[in-house]
This record gives sequence, structure tokens and C-alpha cells, in this order.
Amino acid sequence: MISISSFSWVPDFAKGQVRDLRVRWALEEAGLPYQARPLEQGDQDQPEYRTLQPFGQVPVFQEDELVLFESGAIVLHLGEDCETLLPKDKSARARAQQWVVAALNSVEPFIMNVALIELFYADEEWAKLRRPGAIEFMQKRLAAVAKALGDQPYLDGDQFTAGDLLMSSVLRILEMLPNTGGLDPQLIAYVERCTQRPAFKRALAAHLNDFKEAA
Ligand SMILES: N[C@@H](CCC(=O)N[C@@H](CS)C(=O)NCC(=O)O)C(=O)O
Repeated sequence: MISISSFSWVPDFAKGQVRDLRVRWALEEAGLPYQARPLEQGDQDQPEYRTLQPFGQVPVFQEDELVLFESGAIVLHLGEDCETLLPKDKSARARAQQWVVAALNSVEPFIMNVALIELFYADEEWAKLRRPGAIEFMQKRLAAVAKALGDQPYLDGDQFTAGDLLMSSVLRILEMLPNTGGLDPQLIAYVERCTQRPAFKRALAAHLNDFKEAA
């Protein structure tokens, strides 16, 4: 049975955002059963966990002998056997992988810059100075995503792929960041389209339910 690590507790603002959700979503798209293994506070710093995840983060994916960290790598691994995530056609598959990397490498870091300022350092003097520039840069990246999407339903056209799973997950971080310019209506509709998928709804329900059960 596949297992993924998650946290048993996070602050309310982070519920529905922790990165195990991305893997749960991919597992649901692939139709694979799994069990979550919620970590208690401090478990992520234990040497046994650090051998699985060097940075002490969630999620860790385990299936038999295979142990993987990095949600993007896990989604790509699951895509190997799931055409919904990674199409069979070689070029379409490469483009889906490209959007996975774009979401995690070209968009998420700029949203996370703003998230760190807003959620953790808002009162610091340096954060107040950095904030406008960080928001401006993030908004430039969001505008570029909107332009690339154009009037297509998904980043590569008509088909949802792993690229959309990760991009919409990354864009959802904006839900935690009011007063930072938000998403334009086109990207709001895109995120809505992706998260209306039954697989996302099941993943989110399980993710949220695990916090309730652990409380
Ligand atoms: N790049 C990693 C990031 C994982 C990550 O940031 N996980 C957060 C929860 S969403 C975490 O474990 N934070 C605790 C920490 O960094 O110590 C991935 O995508 O798997």
C-alpha cells in the first residue's frame, strides 16, 4: 500500500494548502489507494524521517522499496502510469513535464516570497520594504501564466495534465494572501476548472478530514 506523510496539525490558514494535497490529488487521478501517515510535531526532525526526507518536509511517498520526496517528483512518478497526468504522446508528455517544472520553478518561488512576507514576517521592517517589489514581481509571473493559458481550458490545450495539477496548486496559494493583487478572473476560472475535478475534491476532503481526526 502506498503511504504519504502529512502533518497531523498545521495552523488554520495552511489547511488545504499543505503539499501532501498535491500528491493525494495525483493519487486520486491515478485511481491508486493510499494511506496518509500524519507526523506529530517534531517527528520531521527525527533522524529516521530525515533519512527519508533530507529537509524534514512533507510529503514523503513510500511504495514497497521506493521512497520519494519532492511533491513534483512524486507527481511525475505517478504520471508514468497515468495518462491523465502525463499523456502517452511523447511531445504532449514533454510539454506536461515542462509545465510541472514551470509551476514549481518559475512561479511558485515568487508566490512563496510574498507568502513568507505576508504570513511570517509581516511586522519586520525589511519585509515592509521588500513587500511592494515582491508583489509586483509575483504579479508579473501571474500575468505571464495568464497570457500563456490564453483562452485554452488548460495550459497545453484541451487536456488537463500534471502541469495543471501543479500550476493550479501553486496558484491556490494566493487564497492565503489577500491584499496582494489576487488572481485575475481568467486564472480564477482556470483554478476553479482544475479544482472542480472529482479527484481534487476527494483529495481535499481526505486532507481536511485527517486534521479533524487528529484534533
Ligand atoms: N519542495 C517541497 C516542499 C515541501 C514543503 O514545503 N513542505 C512543507 C509543508 S507544505 C513543510 O514540510 N514545511 C515544514 C518545513 O519546511 O520545515 C515539495 O514540493 O515537496
